[in-house]
Amino acid sequence: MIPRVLSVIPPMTQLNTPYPSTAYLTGFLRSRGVVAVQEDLALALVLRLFSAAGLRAIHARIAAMPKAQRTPAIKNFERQFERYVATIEPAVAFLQGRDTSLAWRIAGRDFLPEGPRFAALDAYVDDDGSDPLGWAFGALGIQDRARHFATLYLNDVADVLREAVDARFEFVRYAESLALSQPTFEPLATALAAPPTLVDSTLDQLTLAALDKHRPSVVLVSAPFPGNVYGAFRIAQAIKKHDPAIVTVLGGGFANTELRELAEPRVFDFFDYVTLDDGERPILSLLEHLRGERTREQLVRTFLRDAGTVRYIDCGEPDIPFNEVGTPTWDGLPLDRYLSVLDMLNPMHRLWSDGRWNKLTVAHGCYWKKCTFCDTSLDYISRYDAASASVLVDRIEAVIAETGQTGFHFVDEAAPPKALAALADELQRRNRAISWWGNIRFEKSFTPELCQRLAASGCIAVSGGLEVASDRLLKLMQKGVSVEQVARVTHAFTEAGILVHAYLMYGFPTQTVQDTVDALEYVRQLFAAGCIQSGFWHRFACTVHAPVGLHPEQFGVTLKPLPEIKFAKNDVQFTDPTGVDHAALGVALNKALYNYMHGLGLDDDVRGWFDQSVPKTRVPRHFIERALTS
Ligand code: B12
Ligand code: SF4
Repeated sequence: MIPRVLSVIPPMTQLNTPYPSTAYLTGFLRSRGVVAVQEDLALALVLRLFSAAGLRAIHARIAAMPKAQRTPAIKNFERQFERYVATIEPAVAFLQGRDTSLAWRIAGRDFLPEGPRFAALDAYVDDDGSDPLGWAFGALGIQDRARHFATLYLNDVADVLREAVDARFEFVRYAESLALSQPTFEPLATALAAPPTLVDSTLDQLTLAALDKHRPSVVLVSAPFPGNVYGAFRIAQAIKKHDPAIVTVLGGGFANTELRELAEPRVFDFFDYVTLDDGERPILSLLEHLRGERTREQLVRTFLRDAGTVRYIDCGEPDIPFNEVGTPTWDGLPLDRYLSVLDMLNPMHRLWSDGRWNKLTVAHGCYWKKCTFCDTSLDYISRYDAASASVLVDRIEAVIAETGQTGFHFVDEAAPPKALAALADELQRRNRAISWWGNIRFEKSFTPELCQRLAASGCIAVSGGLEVASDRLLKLMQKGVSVEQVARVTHAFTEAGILVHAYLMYGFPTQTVQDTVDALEYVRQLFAAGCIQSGFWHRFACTVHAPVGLHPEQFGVTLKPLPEIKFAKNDVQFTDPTGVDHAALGVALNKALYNYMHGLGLDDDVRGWFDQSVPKTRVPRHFIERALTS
């Protein structure tokens, strides 16, 4: 058999740009002479549901609903239904950037029907009532205003879809809770056996259409996140129902993280194989096996069902070096059909959901791999493997030639400063203009001089972990940075004109209320001193792959026992003797951050954000200012 390989992205990932796994796998397979194609079924699903025909199908479901169950969003949709039908396709075309002149009509607010989501705009009315978005966005241009209104409009329709058709639908995840750290397959099995919702049956049709178009013998289904997993199984279900001989394979970030102890035979009613970690070597081996050139025992990092039980086979062959994985290809993906939405006021989140970015990795894995909260035991962090700057810029140039687009999101967990410096020099040597952004560690090798060089090479934004801003906790996390150093590095990026986003954390083992107040004070000062412009608080989650989960005793916590695992394993609950109510503190942290991002409350005592009484900060009032001048 000469395999024809179709790679698919199941719903949902993000709307504005393709998730890169199918592009990587397709590019690699083609470089090895395999006939390989790809489809983004997540985007296709959204475009089908958010069309005139899709809205009619939703409307038909509403007609069958008892009146008492109709929510305000549904009632609004029914009342203005004909306007929704008339405007949905123009609004989508506008968000796709295919009909920009519509901005004037949308921004005028007489064109799109407005539902409950538009009530949020009232929060932004200025005192004189003159400019509804003035406070939030400043002088927002017509295009952006219109995109924000069109996004609220889509969100209204998505609410209707959720409330009338399928409560599990979101634009960036679908039925996530069925997979996330689920020890048993039971919830997924039950959902997969239930009658399909409109979302499911639409996905079925799209899957069959892709099979019809490409006639694959092997389908690679990529599940990067828990929010793709239910969609992945529905796709596999449709394939197996259509033709059980088509070989189905599951892989991606979710499998790499959560399915390492897979023992559930029912998974293999849907998938013939599940692979772990980078896909290149396991797929090559599998294709050789399917062609009869390799025995089953010579597979690489592959689960399969054998006589009713799950077996894991790994003959131990090494991965393809990062230098040799080839260039991803976006060929076959409808690049002009992705939607740039604008619903986040956080500037970094805006980059994530706005614009079409080519996603590329500067290196495989993390060069630091020490942080104790991070999944450092997993291959995608622990196996660091870099490519030369000239290989990277060759890839960049090939991607630009193919897509015509020069914006890059470097999707590394932490792009290495040395590699970024070399990349900047190589781009300059070739006189190649691009824009790029990505994740880094705020480490001291990012000197003001290097930040300037990176800006000159096209760097527009960086994100990095400040985590819990506390030198004691940063040490316990082995983050390898101090608050002072973060201040200097972030300031150097800002001075170079690069937007800085900080990942902030709370709830780390042994973190006290005092630590939280002090961390917020550091964050306040960093905003006030213009070091960072954007941030996001994550509540610490302990995973079984991170040093905290592997050696809890070293962090003063005890893990709650996990049930028997047959399916997914990732998060683990723990008891911290400090007994702090982090959930309550988190509300204050989020409120403060939201205001800081809009330049508000920067002179106020941080205690004012908390509902409960908290101690005064121990941080000197001018700590960050001094760090910048010392
Ligand atoms: C960049 C990144 C982001 C970015 C961009 C996301 C995006 N939509 O593109 C941001 C910061 C926005 C983000 C957000 C989130 N992320 Co993220 N992200 C990453 C990161 C660092 C890189 C992803 C990437 O582009 N890799 C490059 C591609 C090519 O690699 P890949 O997808 O892994 O594919 C390879 C293999 O997995 C395999 N493979 C892939 N598919 C298939 C299919 C088959 C059949 C086979 C055989 C092999 C195979 O082969 C590929 C090539 O080797 C990964 C960690 C990592 N290092 O991979 C986390 C990671 C994927 N994210 C993760 C999570 C949880 C999330 C969030 C859900 C977090 C949250 N709670 O909000 C959101 C979801 C966002 C969304 N809906 O889009 C987890 C998923 C783990 C899990 N539990 O399932 C990961 C693994 C990190 C982690 N441990 O936390 N993320
Ligand atoms: S948190 Fe970031 S820098 Fe730290 S080990 Fe993980 S990937 Fe590397």
